[in-house]
Amino acid sequence: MSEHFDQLLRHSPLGILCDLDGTLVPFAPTPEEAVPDEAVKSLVKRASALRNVTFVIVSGRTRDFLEQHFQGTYLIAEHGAFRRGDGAWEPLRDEPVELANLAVRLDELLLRYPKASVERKSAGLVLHYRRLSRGDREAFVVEATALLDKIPLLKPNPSTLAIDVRPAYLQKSTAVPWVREHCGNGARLLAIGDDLTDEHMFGALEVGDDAIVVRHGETRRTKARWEFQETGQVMAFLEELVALREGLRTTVTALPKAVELRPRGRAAAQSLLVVSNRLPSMRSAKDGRPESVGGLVSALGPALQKRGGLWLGWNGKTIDDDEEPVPALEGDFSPGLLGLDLKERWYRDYYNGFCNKVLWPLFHIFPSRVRFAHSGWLAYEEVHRVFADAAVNAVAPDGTVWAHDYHLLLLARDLRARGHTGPIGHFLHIPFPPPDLFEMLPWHREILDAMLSFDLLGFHTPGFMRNFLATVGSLHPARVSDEGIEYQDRRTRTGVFPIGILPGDYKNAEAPEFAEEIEGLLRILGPAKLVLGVDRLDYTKGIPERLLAFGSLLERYPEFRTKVSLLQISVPSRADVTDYAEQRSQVEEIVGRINGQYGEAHWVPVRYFYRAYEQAQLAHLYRAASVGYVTPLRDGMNLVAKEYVAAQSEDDPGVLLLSRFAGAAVELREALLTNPYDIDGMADDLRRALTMPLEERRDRHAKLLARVYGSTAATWGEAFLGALAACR
Ligand code: ADQ
Repeated sequence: MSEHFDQLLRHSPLGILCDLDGTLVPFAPTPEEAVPDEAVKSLVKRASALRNVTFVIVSGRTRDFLEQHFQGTYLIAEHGAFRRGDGAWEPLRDEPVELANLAVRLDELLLRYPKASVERKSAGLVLHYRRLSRGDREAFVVEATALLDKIPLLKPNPSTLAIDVRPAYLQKSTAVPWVREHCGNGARLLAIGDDLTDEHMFGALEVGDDAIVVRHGETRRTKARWEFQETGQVMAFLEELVALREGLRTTVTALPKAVELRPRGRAAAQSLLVVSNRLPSMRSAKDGRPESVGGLVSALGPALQKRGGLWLGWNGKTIDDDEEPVPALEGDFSPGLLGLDLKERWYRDYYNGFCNKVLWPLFHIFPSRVRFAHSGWLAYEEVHRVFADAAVNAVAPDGTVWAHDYHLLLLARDLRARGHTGPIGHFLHIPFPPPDLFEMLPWHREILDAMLSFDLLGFHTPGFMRNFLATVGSLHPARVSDEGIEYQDRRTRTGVFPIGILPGDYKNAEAPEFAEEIEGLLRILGPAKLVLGVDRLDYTKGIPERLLAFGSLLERYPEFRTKVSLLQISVPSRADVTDYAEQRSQVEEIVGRINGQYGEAHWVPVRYFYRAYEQAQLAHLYRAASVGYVTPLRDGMNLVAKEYVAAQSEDDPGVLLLSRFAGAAVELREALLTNPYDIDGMADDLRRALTMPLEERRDRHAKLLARVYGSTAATWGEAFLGALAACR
């Protein structure tokens, strides 16, 4: 046995704080199925009887559950809300936690996600979503978090496929001083646990104490110094420990391994680093293909895969404001993903604040939706410094860095300040606004200065690039010429790189496991022609206008009633920003109005789904739709337009009805272009699409398909990286 553990395990008094689920008891699909077996119970009983050892189960479970399985053991229930030593249960605080006003809204949520379940406790609740399909999980978390955030007393924490909801003060860290007090003077503590709630317990330990994390294959950052992979190893270790203290053995061999520090060496060797606000969620390393909702992922995957680069971004988790984020490799993916936590303050002020309430609406020309806050700008700068620190540690000093989107406009400035000498490029996935709008930004000069630290700035369309050059020309002293933009001793080039898709994924998408649901949906829709809208639920996508135009079609051209149905699929997005929540209610209200006004016993004019679908399911729907109804008020590119084209049958293709304000309209000139601000005009265009003769449809589609194949996600990545290399 290592000297370290020899001393710790023989120490008296010794306190052992042990989590239950995922630590002693393996995970099961539902909490009811995860119960301690006889082996666990008997081990806990023996551990509780040891002299000079205080063995405590520290769990999120209820008092009743723990009591039912463990008698004569010290117990901590509901993450510290109740504790029981030798006497009766004591509450941590006397005040009750008010959950009543949540119940109805939770019931509504569970009706829509019947495979999710809620576990109610006296001091909070747990939403379990392990049994949802992968496609539904993200949407569920977005919706549930939005719902729970409205109750300031409660704090949701999406941990291992369950969302723990409880008052912010209820953390397992409260167990640590209680156990230390029970142990008496000179105690050393050993804490064992597997999830983020246990990290609070680890964080409250003192010098001389120790912690073991149970990984379950994950590689997230931990405060523990030691690790096991699974519950069986914890059991073996505790069995030996108990036998050692009982005098039945002289050594413990089933010891944990030391947690490896962040593999800096591997990251530092990278010659290409992609940086985006959000890391993608990925499938297993075996097929290595990205799986996520959002255009960026499908576009970047191929370029990175080819070069074996690393991708740095937010891992989707938040930490308390007093904690510091430490970059850590996420999972075992190719390309490697280097994840960063965001402090809650950054999530609020940087992500939802400056990014989503300032840059997003301003760049999409919705100035009335912009909400300036100076705290947002400060957070924007601060997060850039954090990303820059992580980036310089992850890439060779002369390596290539490719930053993405409006979340990272300052990155090159901060990388240069840290001595990075390699090429740094930026691609903007959304429009760039005209100068008079950009000037509304109180920090326009700082942002332009910082953008001119990039070697290459890429845009989707010539129009966005012209807006940028005009903005520099009117608001900045830099010199704009054919050679690029010169400022101080630097030159920045600009270029147009229209992003594409991987068309083969939509052409031949076959996934029998998902087909049944879509076929069922199409059966319900019946023989009516299908008009299809697919978007993130975002006010830039023009969903209310699209619905109103459909209503106008039914009103002014009654011959279409019962002959055509609109299916609108919206994936939940930024649901915790007010404008997005309002957009959702507005869309639901218009759908209800149209259906109430025109619906008949056997025909529902509009079907609306607020959820994500698998890519293969979308391809199936695209193919079934007579019209791809893609009508954003403004959009950087819009990949749905290209996906719709790729999925059509060449013999009998549908018609792409496309907003002239989508970046895609520049390339996809043979689509039927429409103006989404003109509702009746759009209804007329929809009518034209629905009645277009087969020959014209084929002719337009063939040309569109050639364009979609001519400029794909892969050629886009290569073109940008090639141009970036050529800058030097
Ligand atoms: P987005 O605004 O996210 O991207 P878009 O280009 O249309 O918009 O990409 C959306 C992606 O999400 C598509 O691949 C689509 O299939 C998928 N999706 C949408 N709804 C879905 C649903 N219900 N279920 C599953 N998948 C769904 C930003 C810019 C765009 C730009 C891209 C890429 O706003 O203008 O085209 O980046 O640069």
